[in-house]
Amino acid sequence: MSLSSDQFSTVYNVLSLAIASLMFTAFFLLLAQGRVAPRYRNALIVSATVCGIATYHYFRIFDNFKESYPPGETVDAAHMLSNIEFNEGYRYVDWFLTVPLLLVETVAVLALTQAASRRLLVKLVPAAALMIVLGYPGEITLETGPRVFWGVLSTLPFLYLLYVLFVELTRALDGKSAQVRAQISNLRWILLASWGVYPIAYAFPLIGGDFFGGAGGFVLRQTGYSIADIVAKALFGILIYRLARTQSIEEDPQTYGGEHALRTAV
Ligand code: RET
Repeated sequence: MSLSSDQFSTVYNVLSLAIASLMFTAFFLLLAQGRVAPRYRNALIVSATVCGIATYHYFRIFDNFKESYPPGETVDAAHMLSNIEFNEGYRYVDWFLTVPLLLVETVAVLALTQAASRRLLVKLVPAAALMIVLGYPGEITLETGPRVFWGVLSTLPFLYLLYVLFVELTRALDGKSAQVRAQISNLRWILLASWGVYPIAYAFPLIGGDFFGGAGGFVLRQTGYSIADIVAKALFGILIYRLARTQSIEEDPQTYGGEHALRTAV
């Protein structure tokens, strides 16, 4: 397979954007610790860890991409696949670590009782890990049969996760204010919208054709995964921060802000 210079630049730029957003969101979340009450700080630390782990993997993906598709002899020449394969393993190792942690940070920012948090996490964390492990064998093959087979298996824990997040978690929210509930609702929709991109991008090679298959499909899939990662980790981290901040102000306006801060909550 070869990439045109435009296709190469698209992937190059989107990987670069992912590094910048993830790295600086991690710094921001660590620097913003003092703006939220102690009980919410763990959520920010976990979110910063997620963005940090992803930054590391994007550096690896970036290097790997440049080596796999070295420039041709002339400026407009195609970037041919070299003898160094493009390794999707980095993404899957990244997700294997970060997807369970994203669920940990989501539960952490709700500051539920220890028992209620545990009840959710014992379901969410193994389901997340299973979803990623089952998806990997399907990702690295281009054959339709195994790609569909592993994709379907991986979708089962995915649906279970969504059920726990949208049904069981809702029951644990009694006693939260209307503003906090609204923000939690946003958080879950952003999660659904970004997580939904992954199985769709995974399915591109199955659709095939010029647009979804071959080099075009590769570019589209890398772009889809990278933008979804930015939303699911960096934007999501900022929303976690905002939720933590709103709750801190509600609970202790003296320390974390007055009437004005409560209205803006940033
Ligand atoms: C796979 C395989 C095909 C079926 C499904 C998948 C789901 C992947 C998801 C990944 C989420 C990743 C995140 C990364 C970090 O930010 C594995 C593509 C359902 C939901 C949130």
